[in-house]
Amino acid sequence: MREGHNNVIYRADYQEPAFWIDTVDLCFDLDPAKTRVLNRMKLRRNPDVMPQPLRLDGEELNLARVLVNGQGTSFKMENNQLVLENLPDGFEPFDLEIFTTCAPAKNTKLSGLYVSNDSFFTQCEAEGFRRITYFLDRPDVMASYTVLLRADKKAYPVLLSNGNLVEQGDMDDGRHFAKWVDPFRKPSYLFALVAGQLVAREQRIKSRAGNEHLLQVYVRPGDLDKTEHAMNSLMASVAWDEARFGLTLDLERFMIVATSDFNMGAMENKGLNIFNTKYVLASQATATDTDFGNIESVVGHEYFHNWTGNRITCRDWFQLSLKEGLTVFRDQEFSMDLAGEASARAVKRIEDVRVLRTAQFPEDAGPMAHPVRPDQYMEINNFYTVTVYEKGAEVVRMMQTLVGRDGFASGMKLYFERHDGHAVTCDDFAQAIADANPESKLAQLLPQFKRWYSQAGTPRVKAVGHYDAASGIYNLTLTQSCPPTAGQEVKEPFVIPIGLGLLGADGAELSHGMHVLTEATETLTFPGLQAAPVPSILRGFSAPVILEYDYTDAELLTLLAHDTDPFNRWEAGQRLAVNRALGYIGQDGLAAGDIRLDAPYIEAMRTVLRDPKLDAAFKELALTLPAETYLGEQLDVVDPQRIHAVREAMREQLAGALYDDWQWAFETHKENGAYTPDSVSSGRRALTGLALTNLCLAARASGDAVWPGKALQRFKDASNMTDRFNALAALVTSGHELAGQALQRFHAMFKDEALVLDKWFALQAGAPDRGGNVLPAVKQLMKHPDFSLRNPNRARSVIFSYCSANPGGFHRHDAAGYVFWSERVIELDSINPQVAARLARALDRWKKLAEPMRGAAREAIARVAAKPDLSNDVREVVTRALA
Ligand code: 0A1
Ligand code: ZN
Repeated sequence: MREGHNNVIYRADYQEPAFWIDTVDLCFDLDPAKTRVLNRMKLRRNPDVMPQPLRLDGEELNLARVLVNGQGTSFKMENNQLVLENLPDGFEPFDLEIFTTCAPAKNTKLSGLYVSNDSFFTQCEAEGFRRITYFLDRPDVMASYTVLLRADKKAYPVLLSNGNLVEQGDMDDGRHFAKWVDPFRKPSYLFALVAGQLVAREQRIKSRAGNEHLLQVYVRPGDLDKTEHAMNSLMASVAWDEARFGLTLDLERFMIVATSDFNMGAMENKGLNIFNTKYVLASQATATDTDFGNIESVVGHEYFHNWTGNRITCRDWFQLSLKEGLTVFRDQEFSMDLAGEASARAVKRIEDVRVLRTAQFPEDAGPMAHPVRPDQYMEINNFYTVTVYEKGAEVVRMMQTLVGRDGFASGMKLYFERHDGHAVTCDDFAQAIADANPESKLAQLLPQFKRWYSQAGTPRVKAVGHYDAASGIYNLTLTQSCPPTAGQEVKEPFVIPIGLGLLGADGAELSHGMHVLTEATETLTFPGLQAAPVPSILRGFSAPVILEYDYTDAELLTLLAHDTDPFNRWEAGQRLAVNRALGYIGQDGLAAGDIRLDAPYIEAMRTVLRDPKLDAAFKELALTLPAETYLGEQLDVVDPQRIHAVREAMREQLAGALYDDWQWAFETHKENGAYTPDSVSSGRRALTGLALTNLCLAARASGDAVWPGKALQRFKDASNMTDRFNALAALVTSGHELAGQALQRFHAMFKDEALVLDKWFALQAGAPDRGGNVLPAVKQLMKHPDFSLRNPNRARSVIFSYCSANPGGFHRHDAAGYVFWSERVIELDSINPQVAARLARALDRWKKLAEPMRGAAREAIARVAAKPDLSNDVREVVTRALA
């Protein structure tokens, strides 16, 4: 792909590579200061492309030797590419040998080959392989890899790479070697190696098909007792993919390795997944229920990539959602299937939608808005986004909705029949699902449906109901629109599946179905109704859209009490809260202390909390107020401090008004027997935690010390991290003076547990702001001996928890939060541009801010942009923000 103006790369410029690489034979002499890499490849010209020089990507490499068919050759360097012009004519394969060195110990970007805790790891997606050797570092070049690793045996007893171990042995100088052969062709981004002092939990399994496999989870020696859940999740993943999609494990050996220095969550390298420790290590003493759930879904996600991503990969990086949207969809379905009953599935769905609406909707409305399949980028690492992942998963989910669950499974089968072993596009995927279901709405509407891939922005669906008493006819008019986004002024209508139900005023369901909206406006007619129904629209959140309907409180109360669709039941409660919050925020002169929640709302919340038929997990979601960022998205001009104050005031009122009920909820859910992270008992713990926080908040208002005392006791006595952390959070959130000693004790208890310390830092940096107290606390935390900017998890736990997850504390009227942000972005950029660019996005929505924040934010972004030697990563984010 050609680089255009300003380093921008365009999807429309895609061309096949001028050469193919058939085999790669790599030999590593691993040394932290200077690792030597001998790369011997077999290449041939691509007959479908005009003859041109070979341009190999390389970054921060020291080149020692280049041989073509064993002979020295001329070459030149042109902006990070090694260019070879004098290559054999014709289409016969030729040998290319390249010898380079690199410095893994100095690699703070954590892309390519790097050192963490004295072990070697690699991260090659998206473009890290070029930091290991010169290569055609693009996903459509798929080769067979043989890898020989050599290293000091004492320091690096374990030597791993992709595929099968075919040979190992000692060398005479205290070093040893291991040779790995990957039986599958793969793109370079799936290459991996690991070397270090690691130990493995092992499990032998037999697939349904009768094949034997060895599963391994590698960690540092002290962490072996925290690998059981990851291994169980891996076994469940293998079984699930066989049962649901008929996809079996294609390798004799499947390895997961954990590292504490990692830019993202985990990486699906063929047969050798590398994980952030956060998504591997768990014990009841150190991990919360949320951690256990995340491990299950990330282990599943990476495992599922083995088919969706590795066996069939992306033609180019614009197709990233081909593997990511589909694999997120698969991991969501996996977690839902494991959760069990319909109500537990609904809880998972609500949690997923919450992520989409609080993170993806803002992205889609901000300066980084892009289609699920982007058209251009400066730095591909900036496009591992909630749009590509989560919205991409919603697009796949809509396909399943349109063809049915069985139809979708047939579509997947056809997709693998057609494309196994190839690098393909989002179009190829959609075509396969449609072709396997020729009678479906998807097949009939495919070109229009694919607008979900090409048009950015969150569509809005406005619904207006009209009931005519004389005829008994109810008309529901649905109108769709989509706001303009950069480069896309006018949007064409989408295909929007809309789950629908009609309820009588008594809550009885009168009808239900799925309507597929394709026109800009359509009117649905429901005859034979005795009275105006209450519409339940977009059930199950059947499409990633914003639904606008002027619900009355009475309608919402009916839905909250009676809807058969649990998602819309929850949604009704959220709408009641949003309407109230927006009302208070908009009332000029209304002080937070004057906010009085109305009795019907409070009673409705009480009814949900006390309902014997509802799950604790659902109650916890329903009784939690909408997030501050979600409220902010409903407004044109945002004062985050005002939103924070209003939401806090509402929270305190709910705490006080339902005091007896919270007490009841706490007492009846607090005992759960032996710890297991299943959905029922984790739901009970979540509700207990919410109850405790509310009881401490209410106590704060009344000055009563009983509940803070109980929280401290529970914190001390807890037998698992979920209960312990929830108790600690209750004290910190309510700002009680006991929080200080609890925090100290917590740190002393877990000073050797890095992932627990991350929680300790994050809790303080994300605490509700009281009079501007969080920023000084954050600055203090950065001076703590356990703080490090180089470790991404730790940097995120302090800096991101403040800048991206604490709007009330961050958006200060004195701009000190933004000054802090700009300093950290610049500081991080020289260490790790990927992490810096993520932080840079904390001010994405600056244009919506009220003054004086808006001007101050713009200035802070401009300050970052003015720095001359910024990475491409940060440059792209700040340039788009200022555009
Ligand atoms: N493909 C991985 C995510 C990932 C992406 C980029 C990385 O480094 C820049 C690392 C991991 C996944 O979806 O899990
Ligand atoms: Zn992924």
